[in-house]
Amino acid sequence: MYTQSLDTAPALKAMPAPADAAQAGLQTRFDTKLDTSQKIEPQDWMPEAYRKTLIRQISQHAHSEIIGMQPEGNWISRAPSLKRKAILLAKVQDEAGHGLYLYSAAETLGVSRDQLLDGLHTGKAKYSSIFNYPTLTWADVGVIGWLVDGAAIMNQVPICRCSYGPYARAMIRICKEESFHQRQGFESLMVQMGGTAEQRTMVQDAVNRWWWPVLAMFGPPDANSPNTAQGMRWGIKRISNDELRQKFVDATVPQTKVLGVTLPDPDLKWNEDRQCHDYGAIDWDDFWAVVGGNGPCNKERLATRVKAHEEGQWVRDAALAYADKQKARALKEAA
Ligand code: BYC
Repeated sequence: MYTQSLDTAPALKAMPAPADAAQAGLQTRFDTKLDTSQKIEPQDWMPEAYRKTLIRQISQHAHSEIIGMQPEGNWISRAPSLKRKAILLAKVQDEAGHGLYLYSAAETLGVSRDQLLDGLHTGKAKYSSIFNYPTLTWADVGVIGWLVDGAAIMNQVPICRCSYGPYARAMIRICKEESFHQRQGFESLMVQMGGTAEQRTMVQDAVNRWWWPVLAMFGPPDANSPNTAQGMRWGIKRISNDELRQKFVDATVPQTKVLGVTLPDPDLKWNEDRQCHDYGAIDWDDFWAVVGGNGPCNKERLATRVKAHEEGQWVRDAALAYADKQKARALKEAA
């Protein structure tokens, strides 16, 4: 269901040709690579706008992984069993790992880790809207795995074929891990749905609260998405926001039947002509308020991250001091 067969091949078009002939040659080589599905690598020439777009997207993606540790992280100490605690710990650690691969991929574009982190900590850089909603009960942790990671896989599998090599390669491992995250969420919810009436109510309540923010997570409608057209021409983005959202709805509806939950959308129904589901209107005002910093948890998420960074200064200092010591020892031994 969540596979690379979702991928499509949009027509790739060149940027306007650069002024001088040498640059034009570089542009032609870049275009040829895109047209023949070869990867662009860090040492290759690339248009400045392509580089900036990648830095924007990859860094926002990295920030989302790092901020995304918080909503679930605050349930580690309250997980209902040792097994669930071990699974949740592993999942949250995976998200940290994803953030680190992605920061490394962004660094290959000539931006430093400090610059990237500064963008997050000062609120200049975006991260996914979805992580600004609270996790009120244990069922929220299962729903995040099932729906948020499910949406993440839908969005991220096509990025495994992104034109920029380091990003595409990082995404392969990330998607494998996200797939485990999605399944553990679904399995946790299955167990809760087999429990008491109170547990079933708790799961349904969590589904009701997360469904609409998850649909909005795919980004604005294509008609209001300023970056999609160029992102697709460059082979960074392979499938549009609306197409991915539709695929996600169609994949999720049968899963609700297995789980025994309903989706909070009276307009959700199968459309025989379109061979997919119709669904109700998304509240885009709410989405833009959250993206603009005014969601239920934006301030708390950012403050927690900045505090963790400041409190981790001694770890970075110690690691640098140790690296310097190792280097000095190696030089002494070589002398
Ligand atoms: N939240 O023209 P558009 C995860 C912004 S990690 C906030 O469509 P684009 C997980 C967008 O940035 C999930 N902002 O943009 C982690 C743009 O603003 P700027 C993160 C959003 O780039 C831990 C403006 O709206 N996934 O799942 O073509 C635990 C116009 O949008 C959002 C990624 O980052 C949003 N939801 O498409 C569990 C994947 N949506 O930058 C799970 C990689 C849009 O021009 N990123 N905006 O100021 C992408 O695929 C694309 O960047 C997006 C947006 C689909 C997100």
